[in-house]
Amino acid sequence: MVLSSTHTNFKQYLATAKPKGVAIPAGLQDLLTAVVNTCSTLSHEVAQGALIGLLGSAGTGNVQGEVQQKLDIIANDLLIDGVKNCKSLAGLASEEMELPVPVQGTGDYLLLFDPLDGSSNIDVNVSIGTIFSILKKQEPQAPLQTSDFLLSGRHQVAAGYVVYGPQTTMALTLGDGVVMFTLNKVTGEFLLIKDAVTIAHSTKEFAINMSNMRHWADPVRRYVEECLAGVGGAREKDFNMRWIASMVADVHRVLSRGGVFMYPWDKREPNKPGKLRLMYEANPMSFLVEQAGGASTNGKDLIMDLQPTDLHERVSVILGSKEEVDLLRHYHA
Ligand code: AHM
Ligand code: MG
Repeated sequence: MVLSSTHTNFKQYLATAKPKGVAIPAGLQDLLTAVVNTCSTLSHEVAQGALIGLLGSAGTGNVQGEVQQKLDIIANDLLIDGVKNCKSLAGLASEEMELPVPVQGTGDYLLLFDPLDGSSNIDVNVSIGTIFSILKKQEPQAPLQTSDFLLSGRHQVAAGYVVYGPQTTMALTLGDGVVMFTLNKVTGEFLLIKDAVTIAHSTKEFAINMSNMRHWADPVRRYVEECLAGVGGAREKDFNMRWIASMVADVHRVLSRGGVFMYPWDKREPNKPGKLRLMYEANPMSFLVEQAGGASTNGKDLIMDLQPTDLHERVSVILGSKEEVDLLRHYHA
């Protein structure tokens, strides 16, 4: 077995990368290092599963009223412990907790995360992941308030995910393209495997939970029906479908080989804009996708432009290859 000692490791990357021509601030390097080290630990825990009693429900609910798995709670606690002593961090917010947690109180950065995305896949040994987003606190000296987090996706200074699959792989953007690292499980280091990740504009692959078809709005139904019609239909090509039910794994596929991912509004809960969370899932994934040359919308607006009004707000999500996202926006117009 050849271990990739020639790859740039994450520490070297942080020390040498110059997104938009500027070195990464030391405080941001510290915070990213803390997040990434925690994900390395989490990858190890996830891989142990039943061997250390980590599978199954915790018997509790989160702020969204969803049943929590044991690993949801473990991941949340690990991430808080892993970053709480980081001096550049002012506070954090998690999909699993109702309120933000102040940390140092006077740091520059705010961290948001979905500690373990794709919870329904934990017990069946299918890829899951951690999604994170970093914002710059507008008034570093002022006491932390929930409203500090309510910034549009355009304010993100970094975002990424770590997918715990056959390999543990991270995608990261600092606002100047997307890079990917894979964890060397022997040394515990994340090693650079791809820079300048790009999403092809054109694709023949879509991802959506088809079991909800009868509940969708007309534009999404029309789009999917046209994909299903194949070469004889309006799109004049045969489409393939994939649905992993872990956003992090579905988006990883889109970043790796193109495609369009959708979790749209549906009429079962007409007053809810969608299932996925703007701050913990949609914004960081939209930042990555835009930085890789793709696009991301709620059907009408670009997700990155949405002004959040609630930490836990939900949003309809359509993201990936630009041609498909543009077509879906056109159908919604
Ligand atoms: P989670 O954060 O509680 O795991 O929920 C989000 C997940 C996404 O990862 C995925 O795209 C979606 O829920 C799957 O939903 P469904 O089971 O309706 O297909
Ligand atoms: Mg999630």
